[in-house]
Amino acid sequence: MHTISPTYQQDIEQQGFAIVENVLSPEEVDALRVAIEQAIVESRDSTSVRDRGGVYAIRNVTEVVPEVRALHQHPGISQLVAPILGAEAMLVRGLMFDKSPESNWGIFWHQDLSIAVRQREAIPDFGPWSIKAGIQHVQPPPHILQNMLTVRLSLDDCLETNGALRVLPGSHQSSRLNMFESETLQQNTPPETCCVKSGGAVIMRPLLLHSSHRATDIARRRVIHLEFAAEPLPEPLKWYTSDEITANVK
Ligand SMILES: O=C(O)CCC(=O)C(=O)O
Repeated sequence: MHTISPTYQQDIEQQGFAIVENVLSPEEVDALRVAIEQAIVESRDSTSVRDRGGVYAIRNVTEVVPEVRALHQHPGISQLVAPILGAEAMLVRGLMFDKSPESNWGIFWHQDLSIAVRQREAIPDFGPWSIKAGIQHVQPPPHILQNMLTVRLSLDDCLETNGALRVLPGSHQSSRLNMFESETLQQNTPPETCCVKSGGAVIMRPLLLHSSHRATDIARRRVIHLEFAAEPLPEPLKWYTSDEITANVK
C-alpha cells in the first residue's frame, strides 16, 4: 500500500498533479488486466474506440468492466481523492486508454474540458454539447472542472519510451485556456513526463495541460482513467455514471 507524501495536497493545488506508486497491488493489476482484455475481446463499437484494428480507448469502462467500477471503493484510491474533494466525492466517469503496437497514438497538449452526462438538458452556461462513442458530453463552466480530480492508474510501467503522460506543471491554475494562452504556456513551461510503475497512479486536475507521444518501443501502456467530482451537477443535469457507481468515497 502506498503512503501519501506530506506535500500531496500542496502538489495537487500548486502543480496540478502528483505521482503515487503502489496504489494497486500486483495481484489487483493482474485482475484488472484480465478483466479489461476480456472487455476488449467482447467490445462493441459503442463502448470502444478503435484505431487501425487495435482498441485505443474504452469510453464507458466502469459499465463494461465491473472490476473497474468497484475501484471507487478501493481504500488506496479513496485516500487520494478524499483529501482533495472531500469524503462525499463521486466517481463520475471511467475510461481506459491503451497504447500498443497495434494502436500507437499520441495526443497534443490539451485540457480535459468535457464531462459525460446522462442526457442533454437546457441549462445555462453548459456547452458546447457533443456525442462521443454514443455518450452525451458537454463542457461545463470552469468551476465544475476545478472541483474534479482524475486518478490515472497504470496497468503497465509508463516510461518515456512507451508514451507516458506529459504535463505542464501549474497550467491548471489559469482556468479554461484559449489557444493563445495555451500556446504561451507551452512555450514557457518546461514539460514533465509522468513516469510511473505498473500499479502506480498519476493524480491530476482536469484543467492541467497534458499530452503524450506515440510510443517508440513496443511496450504496451494501459491506463485506467477515473474522474471524480465533489458534488452533483445542477438539476436536472446528471453525471453519466449511475447512482450505483457514485457511492461515497470514504
Ligand atoms: O493517456 C494519454 O496519454 C492521454 C489521453 C488523454 O488525455 C485524452 O485522450 O484526453
